Amino acid sequence: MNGDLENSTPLQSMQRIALLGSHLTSTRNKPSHKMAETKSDIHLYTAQTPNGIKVSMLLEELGLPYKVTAIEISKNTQKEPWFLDINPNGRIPALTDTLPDGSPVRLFESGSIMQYLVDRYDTEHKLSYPRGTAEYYEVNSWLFWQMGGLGPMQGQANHFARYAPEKIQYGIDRYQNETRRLYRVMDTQLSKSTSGYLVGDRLTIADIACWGWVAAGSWAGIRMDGLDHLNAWLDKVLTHPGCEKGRHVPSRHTMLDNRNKTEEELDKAAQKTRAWVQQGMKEDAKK
Ligand SMILES: N[C@@H](CCC(=O)N[C@@H](CS)C(=O)NCC(=O)O)C(=O)O
Repeated sequence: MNGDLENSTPLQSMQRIALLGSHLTSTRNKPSHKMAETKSDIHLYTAQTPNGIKVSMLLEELGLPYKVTAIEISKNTQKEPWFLDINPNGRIPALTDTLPDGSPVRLFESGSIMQYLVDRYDTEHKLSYPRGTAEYYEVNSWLFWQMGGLGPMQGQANHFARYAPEKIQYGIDRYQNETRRLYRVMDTQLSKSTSGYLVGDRLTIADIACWGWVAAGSWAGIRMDGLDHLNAWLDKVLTHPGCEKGRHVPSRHTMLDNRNKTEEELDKAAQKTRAWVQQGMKEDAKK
């Protein structure tokens, strides 16, 4: 990857972000009048998850240099004050950069980060369409569909199928069936596409946003049979070298391997995360 895994301590990061915080306050009302430029100072804070790899896949596809700090979500690094200064919601991914006028910018929510990166750096529209075109708005629709539907529904399927302390069949069925419905929506869209991508003639941030989730379908217990266009698309996205490389940031992507595992093996693999999820829920409930 272009991105070097940073060994910065939370203290160093805290100092950097404290500076960012004060600068954000002082420059908040000063718009930049300069045109987008390619010089970047990108720092990605991420973990090996479907939302995290969206950003590294995009950064690699765009060929942008970036620094990476791996966030250990099982140790709750994302809840530390220095990180909350970058993402007040305490979740990965998050990203910082310097705007053309020299002011720092922080980004959180993977969809917002992706929009920022193509707005600013994809000036040749390799992975996006010019603002104002029908394709631009279609990409936006699929991006919002992923952020508001596919991600949250599959996240809940993960929760009930893997992390809940007891098997509540109603919750498992509700979220697995809804996620499978969303997969069918994607499969139908792809069946009508001559390019094999969600929008128009090229890979876009809509495809990249969805990829990590669909690749993790088996983990959520979603049946992948009968979704021929979707399964072909899963492979097609990986023919892009940046996507293939970026999915392994900050560590190896293993979700596709789950397709060959039994339910017992998947359940065993979830044990450690289940304990962390349960602990986090107990602590949040006390606050
Ligand atoms: N809508 C957010 C979701 C971010 C999110 O839920 N991230 C998860 C990993 S995929 C996380 O940081 N979890 C840690 C926690 O819940 O404390 C986005 O797309 O960026």
